Amino acid sequence: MVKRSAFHPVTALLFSVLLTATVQAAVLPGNPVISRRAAAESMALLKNRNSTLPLIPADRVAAFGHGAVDFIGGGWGSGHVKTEYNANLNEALARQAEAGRIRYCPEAADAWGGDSKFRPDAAFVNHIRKQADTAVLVISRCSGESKDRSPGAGDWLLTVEEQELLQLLKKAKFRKLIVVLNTAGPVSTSELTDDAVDAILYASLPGMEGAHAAADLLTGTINPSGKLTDTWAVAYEDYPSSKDFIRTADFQEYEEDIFVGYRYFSTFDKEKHKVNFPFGHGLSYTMFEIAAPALSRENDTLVFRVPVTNIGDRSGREVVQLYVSAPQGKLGKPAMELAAFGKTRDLSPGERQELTLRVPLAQLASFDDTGRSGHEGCRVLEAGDYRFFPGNSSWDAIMHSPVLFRQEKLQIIFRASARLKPSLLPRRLTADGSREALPVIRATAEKTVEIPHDRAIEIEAENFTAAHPNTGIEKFGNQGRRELRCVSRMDHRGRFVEYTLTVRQPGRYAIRFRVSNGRPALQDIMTCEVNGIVQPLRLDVPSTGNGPVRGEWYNFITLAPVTMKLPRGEVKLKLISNGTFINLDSFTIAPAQQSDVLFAAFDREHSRIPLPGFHKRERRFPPNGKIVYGTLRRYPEQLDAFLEQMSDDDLAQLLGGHAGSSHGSAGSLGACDVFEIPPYDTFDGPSGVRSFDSCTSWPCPALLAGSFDPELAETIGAALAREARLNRFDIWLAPGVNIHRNPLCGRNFEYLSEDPLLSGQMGAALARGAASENIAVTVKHFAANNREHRRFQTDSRISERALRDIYLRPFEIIVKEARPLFLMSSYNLLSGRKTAETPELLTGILRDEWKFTGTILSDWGNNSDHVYETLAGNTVKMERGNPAALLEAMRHGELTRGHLKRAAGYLVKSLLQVQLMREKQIKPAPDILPSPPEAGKLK
Ligand code: BMA
Repeated sequence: MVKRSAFHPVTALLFSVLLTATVQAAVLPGNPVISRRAAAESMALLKNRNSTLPLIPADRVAAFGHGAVDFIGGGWGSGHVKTEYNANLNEALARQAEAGRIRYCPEAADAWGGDSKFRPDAAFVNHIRKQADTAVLVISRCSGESKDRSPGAGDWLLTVEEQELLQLLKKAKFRKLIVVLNTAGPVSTSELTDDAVDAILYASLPGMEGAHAAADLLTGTINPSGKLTDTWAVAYEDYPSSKDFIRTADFQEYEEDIFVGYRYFSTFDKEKHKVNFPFGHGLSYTMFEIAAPALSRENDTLVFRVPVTNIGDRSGREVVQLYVSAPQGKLGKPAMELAAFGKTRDLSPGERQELTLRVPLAQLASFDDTGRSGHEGCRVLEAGDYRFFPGNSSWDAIMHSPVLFRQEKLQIIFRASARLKPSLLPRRLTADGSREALPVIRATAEKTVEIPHDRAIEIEAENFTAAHPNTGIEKFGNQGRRELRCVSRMDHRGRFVEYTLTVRQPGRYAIRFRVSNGRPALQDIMTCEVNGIVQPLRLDVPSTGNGPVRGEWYNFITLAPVTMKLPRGEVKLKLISNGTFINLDSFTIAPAQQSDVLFAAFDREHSRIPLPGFHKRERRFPPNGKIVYGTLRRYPEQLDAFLEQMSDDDLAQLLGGHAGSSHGSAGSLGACDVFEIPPYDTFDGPSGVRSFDSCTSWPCPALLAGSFDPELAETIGAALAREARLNRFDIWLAPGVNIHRNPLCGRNFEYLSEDPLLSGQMGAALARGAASENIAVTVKHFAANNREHRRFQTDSRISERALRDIYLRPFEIIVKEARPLFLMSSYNLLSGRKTAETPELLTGILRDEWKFTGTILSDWGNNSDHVYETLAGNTVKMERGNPAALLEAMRHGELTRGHLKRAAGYLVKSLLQVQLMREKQIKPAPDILPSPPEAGKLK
């Protein structure tokens, strides 16, 4: 927990005056100062040839590049925070000059201030060179929701203009050439590794005060102690996921499996040819000696005591990272995995601190998804030697001699009750570099269908023998115990399904397609081929309107028959989308000359099952009067009676969210007048309170994680929460803890790292901090939301081991350690299924295995179905629900009142907690962090 120092009485007084006098103020006084300090604690100094940095008072500095005047504080989308100002480096360096730490020549940067497209020539650079001997080149890149970054110029690569400027600066022979990377994540650094570039500071997207933080580091006012949370490869193509990240397919095969980030490079790039800056890297202006740890064991936890000494001549902080190299066993392991980390306090030269790092044995286990260890579906700790390496980066650690822990025999740590095997991932990478074939379970027919000559036969659309890889299959209901499924996602020209038929009697056959189309009428929806020959027919589909149960996409109608000639023997019938496909449930084939009679008989036999009647429950008030929401605070045991008195309609309404309110909320929950449940506002922004008012913007989470300092993250969570409270919000839609699988994912800046332990522990700290100041958190996006391109369609195909050991891990850590009240599912599909509709994920893993008792929200406006979300265990559909669909589903027996009550129960319990949090006083801001030597541009 955060150690809170007592408030200075003056601070407390000032705070209470501010609170009462300016309760509308959006920015909590003091927060920008904490934001600045947090950014400085997190930025990583990547390179520092010949101790170029810190700058000294004699250095005559000039800043170049558009980024110097338009420094980017944060990303766009729901991660964007409105701020009153965003400090820029030009201004920040000028401040440092005023304080006498450098001399500064603003003329260079000012040129970009006047013209953002300014393109300097040699004459301009040489002119500046006469006044300055130190050049700071700023390279800025933004990023945001719904769009991925690009591997090309202007994003991963430098633009032509930037290259030109870099060359001019190199040629002008400044005494010091420093590059500041103000980027949303890793970029190519291959043009920056030569000796002409003396130093590189990774400033990331550091919030409104970040430019001041960068300047604090450049001048050594603060000694850098941040580390990289991702691997910075030499070329984008060196990342194993680059093979399928940038492509138009609506799926991604996570073939690299558990070898994500440094797990891949440490295993397969031992010569270090493919990495410029490794995971965990970050320099300091002093030196530390990390001595061999002493290992002891406390029950099922290994305890490492690591002595760290500052052997340099400046005070500073160091991050100790403890990596484990596990025995290969039967399952195979990456060469290195982060097992624990800790950060020293500010150590004076010569000072020593012993850090205690704890590694629960369970954390070292791997999930056996195929039974190689003999324990399929279990997390197992394999026997053998576990070697632990302490160090200050993933590269440095391997140079230290390891501490050994021997596990005598295999131990089963946990047995899964839910399974989430991929059905469409054909192979995965193993530790020896080979590919292991995985069982691909395709929902296709293996056999050909025999076409009778004397009766009609119905072929379920999903029983194809071949299909375009992006073709989908969706469940849309049950008929008795049989699942009703249809072919979907045929809305692109060229997507197809193919059926193999055996025709004994050649001739003309009539075919009737059963389709749905919720949009306006469509013409010529598909091309039909018989053994590769296009059939001369045209299929038009009227609008089929909204269905009784599942809305527009599942209200199937049977089209008028079309005929085609089928030859004898094996026949391939291929249905190819003309780009406007609809959902296809089934089709029926009958010999053309008898088709009317055969279809009529077929329809009688196969008429759909009658739907059960609908009995709307009377609203039953308990004999002693109505129980309102407020009553539950004193009598929580009345929850069941409270829910029981609600009508089906009340329950269905409660399970949908409400649109955002005037002050900038992202949407609200609750708001049921009859039972006096007030609305509770959610708000966005992992980097600050996203409101209509200006608020404090913080270092983006990917940067903050670089502090490797959970205590700092807790401080930020708390400071942000106090500001949220001031702005009358309740539920924070953060932290997001998806893994950085590929550096170009547009939302990586909102997430934390390529490493699950760091993501989980820093995410848990943010969550604890927010909760300590009475703001509820929402962990998101569950799960595997690792690409923004076509984010509603993209299917993450992941082995169950990689899913559980890498992608779900941060969520598991946060759910178990920080007990968040809310969790949000994702837009993407997971192994062909919509996450919000997957019971194994929401109920099996999250609720049953991890014991999550909070509220599960679907992501805003996703394309999942409210009925299926509820069946899967989702609690509230955001931003709005579909109560009518829930009620219809009850009428048809698909959902029960029990389903609605269960979800409402989870919601009401969470909201009661939020209510208690709401009633707590906003605490004055404690003096947690020392102020930097001079405050930023505080208003
Ligand atoms: C969606 C997602 C969520 C966000 C929500 C509410 O688009 O991006 O991360 O919390 O909107 O704004």
